[in-house]
Amino acid sequence: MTAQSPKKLLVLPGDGIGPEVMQEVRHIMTWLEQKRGLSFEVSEDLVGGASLEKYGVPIRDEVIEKAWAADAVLFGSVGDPRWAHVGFEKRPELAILKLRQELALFANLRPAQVFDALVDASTLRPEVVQGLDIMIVRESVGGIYFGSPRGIETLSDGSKKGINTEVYTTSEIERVARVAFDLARKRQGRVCSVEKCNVMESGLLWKEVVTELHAREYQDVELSHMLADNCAMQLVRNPRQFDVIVTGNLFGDLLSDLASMLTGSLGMLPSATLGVADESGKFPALYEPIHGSAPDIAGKGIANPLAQILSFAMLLRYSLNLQDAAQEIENAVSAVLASGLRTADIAGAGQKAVSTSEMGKAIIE
Ligand code: GGG
Repeated sequence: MTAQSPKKLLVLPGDGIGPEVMQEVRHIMTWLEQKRGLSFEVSEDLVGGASLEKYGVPIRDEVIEKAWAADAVLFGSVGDPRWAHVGFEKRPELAILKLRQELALFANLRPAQVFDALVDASTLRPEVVQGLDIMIVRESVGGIYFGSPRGIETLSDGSKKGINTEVYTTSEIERVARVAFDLARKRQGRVCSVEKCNVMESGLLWKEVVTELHAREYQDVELSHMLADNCAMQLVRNPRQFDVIVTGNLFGDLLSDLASMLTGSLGMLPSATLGVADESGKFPALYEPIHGSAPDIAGKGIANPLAQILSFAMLLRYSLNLQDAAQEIENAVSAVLASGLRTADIAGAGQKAVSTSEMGKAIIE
């Protein structure tokens, strides 16, 4: 890429710590332009609580259109306690759900890797997590998040009923499983498909579809199946047994938060959410840390910016095919952690914690 062909990025910092950690990525973008001759055309907009406050909606149609037009979207975090008690259509979180659904971003890739320098920060023993490298592929536009019927109904006695429905079709399961199998071929060659087929019809179909796809097209990949509750237990007991985990929307969200603590902190895990490629091979994609807006620490300048920075590295790698720049950022993160720098979430007892901006500056240096 040259300065003559700027890459169009839509940047959506969102709420809480979102803008603080995004600021560090903006510094890295500037550095890449000045030092590596890359060129980004950045458009920034409001989503979540910030958008509700100004426009009365968690996300505007105009922002969705901008997302379609961009080469990639870099998303921060949404969630704002001021809107915690309003109806679902007025929740800040709807911004990310709408973006995923409107852009058909069906495959949410959540890598959980342990940096050598952070092995001691894991909630598990070093000998259990050393070298850990798991890819969780979370289906992200279906399942219980979007199935109908849904809603809150008032019953004849005045009490209420809350409804969500888990729905998966063959094609939804097949396309996300395909992503998992393709990724496994480039990794250790193992996929573990996770559902709860012992109690859920959708889980039964999930297992059947993944098994059939494997038999038809991916016999070179080792496939195993696991119930979601067992998977949670196995991630704590022996996480290195996993290579790629493929699972539905809700289980994927829960299991990746669990996996983040194997790496030291929720503040460490980036993600990429990829959509369907057009004839030219271009696909819509959104990159975001798996953490939310963390309102309890927002504005204090202490949030860990590494998940956001590593999400940007994923954007460079997957959407812009800038492998060197992505690698350079990931190497910088390793080096800074190896030098002993820690934000509060990954600092051990008695270790001095640095601020969000100090961590960002160190990555650039
Ligand atoms: N950066 C991720 C984020 O903002 N998450 C907020 C959230 O509630 N997301 C819904 C989900 O991914 O399940």
